Amino acid sequence: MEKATTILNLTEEEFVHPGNRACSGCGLSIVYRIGLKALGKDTVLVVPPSCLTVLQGLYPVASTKLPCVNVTFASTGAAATGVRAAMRALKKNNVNVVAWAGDGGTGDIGIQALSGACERGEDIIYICYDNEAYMNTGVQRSGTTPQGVLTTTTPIHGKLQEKKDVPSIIAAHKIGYVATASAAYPLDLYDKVKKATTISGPRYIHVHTPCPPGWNFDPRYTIKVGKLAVKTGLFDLYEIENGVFKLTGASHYLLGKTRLPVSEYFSTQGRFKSLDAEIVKKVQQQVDAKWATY
Ligand SMILES: Cc1ncc(C[n+]2csc(CCOP(=O)(O)OP(=O)(O)O)c2C)c(N)n1
Ligand code: SF4
Ligand SMILES: [Mg+2]
Repeated sequence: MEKATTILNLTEEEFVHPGNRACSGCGLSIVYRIGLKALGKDTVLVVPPSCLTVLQGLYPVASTKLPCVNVTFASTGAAATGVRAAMRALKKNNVNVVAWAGDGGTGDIGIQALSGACERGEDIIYICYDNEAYMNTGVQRSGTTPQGVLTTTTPIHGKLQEKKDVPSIIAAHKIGYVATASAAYPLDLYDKVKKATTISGPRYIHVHTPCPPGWNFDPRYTIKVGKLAVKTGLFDLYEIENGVFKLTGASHYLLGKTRLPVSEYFSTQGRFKSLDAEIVKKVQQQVDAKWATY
């Protein structure tokens, strides 16, 4: 078994300059900083429109020390495929080609190019940070917005449909590595990104990423909110390696223990304030049923 990274042996090398355009308390800032530490300097990023492009800065200012190709929304998986081909032609096979996109850019608009890249077995890492809406353009609902959430396009009763399970869709492509992670558990995220760099072929990591303005909570509670999603069993940390599923970190720890009620998570965020009791009950039942299978 690999040794887990701790705060004592986490690399001090940084690839994000201090100070960037993300909101205070942004979960993506944590995910990006930690993810780049794990990827290291031999990395090319491929990024579609999203809060990440804002965080990275507008030319001639940049917050990232690594090369990045900004691409169209729908093309991320295809563009990463092209960058890998270019690296191969240049005989730079040690370079990590990393597509890094939001949940809207991944599960909705970019899913065909991502699916194609997975099916072809392209040698790329794809990281999706899931802040559960189209945040950059003002909090519109996406496929991965949970049911009942208030957004600017679901302003009164909240989103009617349930959250799309994107990591399961990608896992159905039978690629070698699929993992989930959370901004609230950065060392678990670090180890998963690091592991992804040691595997070839398509690798996919889906990261639950709290967003204070979009989820309507005080920026000081980003970690608390992220941890509650895991401790209630709503968002699970896991890996699927060569088809074998295993819970990791804080989710593995929950096995056989009493989870917090999902209502505790919902009560921390204004986006859930119109959630009716029936939906809360249904979600609790769904979470209990899922955990009964673990
Ligand atoms: C084809 C196209 N449609 C719409 C937009 C406008 N747009 C830019 S960023 C964005 C939201 C992206 O949402 P997501 O991928 O979830 O990332 P987030 O902003 O939440 O970080 C949208 C709709 C665009 N740039 N291109
Ligand atoms: S809107 Fe949310 S995801 Fe975007 S920069 Fe602000 S906190 Fe981060
Ligand atoms: Mg988003």
